[in-house]
Amino acid sequence: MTFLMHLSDVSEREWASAFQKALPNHKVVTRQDQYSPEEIKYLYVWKPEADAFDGLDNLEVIFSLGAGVDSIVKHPKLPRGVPVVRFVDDTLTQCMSDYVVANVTMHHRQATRYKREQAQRKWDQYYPERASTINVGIMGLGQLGKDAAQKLSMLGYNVAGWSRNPKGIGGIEEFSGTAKFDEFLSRTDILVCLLPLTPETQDILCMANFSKLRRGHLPGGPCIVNAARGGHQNEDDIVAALKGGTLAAASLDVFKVEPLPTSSELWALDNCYITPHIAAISGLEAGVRLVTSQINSYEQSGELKHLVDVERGY
Ligand code: NDP
Ligand code: OXD
Repeated sequence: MTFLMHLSDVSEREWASAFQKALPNHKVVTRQDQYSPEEIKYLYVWKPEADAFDGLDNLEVIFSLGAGVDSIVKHPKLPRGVPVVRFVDDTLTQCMSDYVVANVTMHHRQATRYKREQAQRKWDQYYPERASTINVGIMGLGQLGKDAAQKLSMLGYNVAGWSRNPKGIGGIEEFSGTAKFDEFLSRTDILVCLLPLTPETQDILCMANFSKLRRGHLPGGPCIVNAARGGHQNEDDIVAALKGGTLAAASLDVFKVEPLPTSSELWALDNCYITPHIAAISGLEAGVRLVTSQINSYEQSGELKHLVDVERGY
C-alpha cells in the first residue's frame, strides 16, 4: 500500500517523513523516490501538475492538502470515480476566522483613513460607528464561512450570508441562490468571499457587483475581503474601484497569479491590504492526523469523510 506525495510548492519530504511515522505499515514516497505508478493507492495532492495522475491505475483515494479543491476537480486527467477528500479541520477554520475578523474590524475601524492621516501627522478625532451599524456579508456559508459569520456576529456586527441552500444558522440573516444575490449585496457594507472557485463563482468580485453594495453607511464606501481564490476576483476592476471610490478598501489574500507579480498595480495602493495566501494553513500536524485517521477508517470500514462532489466542484 503505497502513498504518494504530489505537493507543488510544499516540502514533500517533510510530509512524507511525518506520514511514514504515522503509517508504519504503508510505504510513503515523494515524487523523487523510486516507485512504480501502479503501486500507488493513495495520493496527497496540492496544485497537481499536468502528469499528476498519469499511470496511477490502482489509485483508490485522492486526499487534498487544501480545503479548496478547484485545481483538482478541474484537472483534465482527474480519474473519474476515485473519491476526493478535502482538508476540513478546526485548526484551519480558526485561522481563517482570525484573518476575516482582523480584516473586517480593520475596515470598520477605518484603518485606511488613519493610515493616511498618520502620514500627514494629522490628529482628527473621528469616532467609527458601532459594530452593530455595520452590515457584513459573507459569500459562502460552508466550514469556513459559517464560523467567520458566527464570530463576527458575536462581536456585534450585523451579519448576513449567501449560499446556494439555506443553512439555518442562528443570528445570521441568510440569502440563498442567485435570485437573492443582489438583495444580499445591497445590504452589505463589508463583503467577504469564502466561496469555492467554480464556473459560477469565477470573477464574482467585479465592478458590476461592487457597485451594488450599500453606500453611505461605512465612511469612504464599501470594502471587500477575499480569502478564497484569486479566480474570484477581477483585479483590474479592483484597482479601478479602489482608485475611483467604488470601494474604500480591499483585503486580498489570494490572487489570479501567485506570487502576485511585482508589476501588479495592487501593490502600490494604500487602500489595498495584501497578504501572500496565508489566511489559513493546512498544518502538518493536523494534516497527518486527519489523513491517517481517514486511511485507517477507509481500510477498516470503507468509510471516508469530507468527500468532494466533483461534478459540483466543491
Ligand atoms: P465549503 O465547501 O465548506 O463551503 C462552500 C460554501 O460556498 C457553501 O456554503 C456553498 O453553498 C457556497 N457556494 C458554493 N457555490 C455557490 C454558489 N454558486 N452560490 C452561492 N453559494 C455557493 O468550503 P470551505 O468553507 O471549507 O472553503 C471555502 C474556500 O476557502 C475554499 O474552497 C478555498 O478556495 C478557500 N480557502 C482559502 C484559504 C486561504 O488560505 N486563503 C484556506 C482554506 C480555504 P451550499 O453549501 O449551499 O452549496
Ligand atoms: C486551501 C488553501 O485551500 O490554503 O486550503 O488555499
